Amino acid sequence: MSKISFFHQKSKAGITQSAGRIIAILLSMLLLLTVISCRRQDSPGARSASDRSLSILVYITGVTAGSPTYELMAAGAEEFAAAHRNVTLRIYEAGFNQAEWEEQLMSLVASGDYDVVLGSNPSLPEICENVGRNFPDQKFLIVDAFYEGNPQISTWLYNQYEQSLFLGYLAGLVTVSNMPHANAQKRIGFIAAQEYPLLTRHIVPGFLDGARHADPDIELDFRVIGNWFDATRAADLTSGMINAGVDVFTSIAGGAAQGLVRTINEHAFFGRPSAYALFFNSNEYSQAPGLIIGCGSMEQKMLAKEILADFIAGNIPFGSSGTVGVQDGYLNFIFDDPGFRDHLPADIQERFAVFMDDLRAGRIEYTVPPL
Ligand code: RBF
Repeated sequence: MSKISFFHQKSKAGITQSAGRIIAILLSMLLLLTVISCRRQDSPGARSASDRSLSILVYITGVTAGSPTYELMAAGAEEFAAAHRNVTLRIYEAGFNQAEWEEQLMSLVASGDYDVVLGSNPSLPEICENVGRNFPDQKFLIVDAFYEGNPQISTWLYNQYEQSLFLGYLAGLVTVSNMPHANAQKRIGFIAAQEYPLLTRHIVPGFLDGARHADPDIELDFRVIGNWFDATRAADLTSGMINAGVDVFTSIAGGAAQGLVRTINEHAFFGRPSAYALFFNSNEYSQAPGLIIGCGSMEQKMLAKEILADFIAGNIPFGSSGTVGVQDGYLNFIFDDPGFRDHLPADIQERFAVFMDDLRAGRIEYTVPPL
């Protein structure tokens, strides 16, 4: 017997009853579908990463070229956008006039074009808080910063005390060594573009603390350029500091650090007393082979991609701040480079490797000051 004839045999009342039941089932299915689709629009995490559209503004507080933190963040965002359909990206350089950063961000956010703003700078959260007050739906993801309590802002801080500590330790080993450009003075140098809390409370004290793990009598010569682009001023400071007995430098100076590199290269080339240099955050060995003898690294590109993936999945803990550092692999030292391997005496390489192992294993004692 066919199904059709089976229905034909049913009583009129039976047909009405089952039709009613079918309609009820269909209606409740429709209701369920409506609820599910509404839910999906509410939560970005409910859609798969590939079908959700996302518009990202990468806000560069300065100029990208020459600043590793910005270059790596922009590269991470670009890779993320390339790997996801429906993700659009704008990279905006706000330039060096810090007085204009808030106004520029305000007009970009006012366009309503961006689901999220990604930036990397310790001074950005306050600017975002001011901008966000006018645009309560705007979300901000800021790395290289610490800020809590604002539901529109999430931040990730690098524990730069740690990178300063290990670079400082290496500087200490070099200044007390017999290396060709090392002199008798126990004097190391730090050239900064400008002073800000993360620098004066974590980076500079960490560098000196690290050096004094090598020799407690080491002194620090600290000087400030006044901006992030004046390589000529950085070059002048470098010459003056070499004359004052500095034989190992580090710097936090963005593009202006080119002046330091140029000066140590020139001094060595013309047979004058020169100095060694250590770099934060990126591989700069090839800029001055034999003189740049240590470089740290930061997983800023990876962090940027992870944060964007978390945002698209709805997993960002807004209002809070995370910290990353040596132990979780976000800060590291670049051992595997001829600039390190071929130019530092074996005993220094060994002592430094032991220090890094100890730091990773939590065997080095240090206190990170409050920001
Ligand atoms: N770092 C750079 O490499 N380039 C810059 O142009 C730059 N500008 C900054 C501006 C301000 C107001 C502040 C507070 C920091 C800036 N930094 C810059 C420092 C950067 O955020 C980071 O702290 C250091 O690079 C150390 O990782």
